[in-house]
Amino acid sequence: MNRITGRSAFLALLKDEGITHLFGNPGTTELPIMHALAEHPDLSFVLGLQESIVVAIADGYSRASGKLVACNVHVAPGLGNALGSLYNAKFTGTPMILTAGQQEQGHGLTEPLLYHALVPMAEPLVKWAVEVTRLEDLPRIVRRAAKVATTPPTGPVFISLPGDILNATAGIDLGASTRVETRSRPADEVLARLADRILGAERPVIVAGDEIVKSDALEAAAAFAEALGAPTWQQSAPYGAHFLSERACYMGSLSRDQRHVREVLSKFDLMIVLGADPVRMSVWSEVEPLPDGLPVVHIGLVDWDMGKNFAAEMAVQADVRETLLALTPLLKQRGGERLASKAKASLAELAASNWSAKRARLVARFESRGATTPIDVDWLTLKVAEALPRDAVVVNEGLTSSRHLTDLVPYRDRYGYHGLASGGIGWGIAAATGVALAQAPRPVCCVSGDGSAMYSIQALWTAANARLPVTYVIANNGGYRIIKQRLKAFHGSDKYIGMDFADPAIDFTALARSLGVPAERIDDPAALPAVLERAFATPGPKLLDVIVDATV
Ligand SMILES: Cc1ncc(C[n+]2csc(CCOP(=O)(O)OP(=O)(O)O)c2C)c(N)n1
Ligand SMILES: [Mg+2]
Repeated sequence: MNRITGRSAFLALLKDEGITHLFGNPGTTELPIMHALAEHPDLSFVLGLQESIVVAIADGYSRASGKLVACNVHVAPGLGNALGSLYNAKFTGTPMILTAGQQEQGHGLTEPLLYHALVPMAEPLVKWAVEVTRLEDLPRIVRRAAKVATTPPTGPVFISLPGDILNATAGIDLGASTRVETRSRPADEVLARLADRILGAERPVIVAGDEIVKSDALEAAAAFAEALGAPTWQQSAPYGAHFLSERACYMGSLSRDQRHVREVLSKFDLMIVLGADPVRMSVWSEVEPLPDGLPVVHIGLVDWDMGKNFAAEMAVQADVRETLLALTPLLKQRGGERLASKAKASLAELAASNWSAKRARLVARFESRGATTPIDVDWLTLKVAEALPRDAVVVNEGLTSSRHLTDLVPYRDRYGYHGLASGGIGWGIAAATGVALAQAPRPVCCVSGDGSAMYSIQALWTAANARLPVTYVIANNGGYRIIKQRLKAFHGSDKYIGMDFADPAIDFTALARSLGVPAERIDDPAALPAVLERAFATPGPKLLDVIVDATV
């Protein structure tokens, strides 16, 4: 058997698991890996200038490709920096192998600089966390990690790599990869019961979520909804392209206002959940988002979400796309002419209130706001929507400035839209880099709040280094507007202490240029449309610092 170092075996294993990019930030404990990279020129190392950025870039790459990703961070402090982004990746079920170099076994016991046990740090946020203690175990561990991360419910895993393991040499068998095939459909009897239950409802509503993207079910979900004539809402955490916006059934995303969601859903007698945590909320309310007694049918692979907060009358653990491909013909067959004419009438009725109708009304409303200074945020969103090339991918962490972005820009393909998911900000600027790498050569537009941008601004350097076609639109209102709005709404106070960063004002154009990204400041609305057109048509990254209305 060929003798191999642990460090080279690790990279060979990653490559054999389909990894093409290693996102990382190195320190001394990662030097073995950095050393071995020279032996693996077909693995691209992507440098992120802080560990939270490394993990967010990797997360963006996976969300925009559906692929397993690998990222490597620096021992205990670096893993600590990464945890906010790891939380985001857990939330979205991103298949990710996160690794960190660790002090040599035994040396760690003496408590040298940088040492802390890593597994307990990562453990709460990953599906599996382990430290390698024998080189011979490395293949088994990496193979298992890749399998665990990619098996639905997918998610991040963590491996701690002590220096003595990486630097040891042994004759080891690298083994082979395992992928668990989960494109399963329910048993015939279950499909028949599903069809009967759904046909038994007078007014079904569909809530579509993340598994639509993961199982590639956009077309299948639209066909299913149309066969029923059922209005379809996106899950209340609308972080991906979870339904084809321009299809007649699409109504937009549910809000995270419990009272409003309850009102929307109260018109229906069955909620059909397609691969979603349908009504995940944000701030507390005494009102439950689900109307009392609304029956639920839930289809998907993420069984954790089934009956999690509200009982599901039928919970079917199966692939969304495969299930719908079998279920829709069955519904049509069993529903016959009655279903077909009911669906047709319902679709015609939805035309007045669906996403497209709402979009037309919003366009008419926002169009007139082009003369205000500072720039109106909804008008900015409209101009971005109008200037976007058709194949552009959108990354959204614009908070109050981009509240209407997904009302104006349609979801057309499963990797075309990526939004803030967990609420942990600082993801967008970095994730856009990974998204652009995954979707090259598609242009990427990242809309970010100024506050959010400052958590990961140095990710611009990675975009410049890789010459990625990302246009960063910074909605600059000089503060944390959403926090101010909430202080006012929830506490009745307008004393916004610690929510402004206008003194001194942050010069985003200077920041961007210092990181190798050309930039422009726009405060005149008249200049905006041409600047956007030009930015989207120019290769490489660029940043537009747009001064927007800060009214709370
Ligand atoms: C990691 C993290 N830190 C802090 C917060 C709290 N927080 C939520 S929104 C926000 C302000 C966002 O400001 P900005 O991006 O400028 O958007 P704006 O509200 O001005 O539209 C803050 C600080 C958070 N959600 N996540
Ligand atoms: Mg702001």
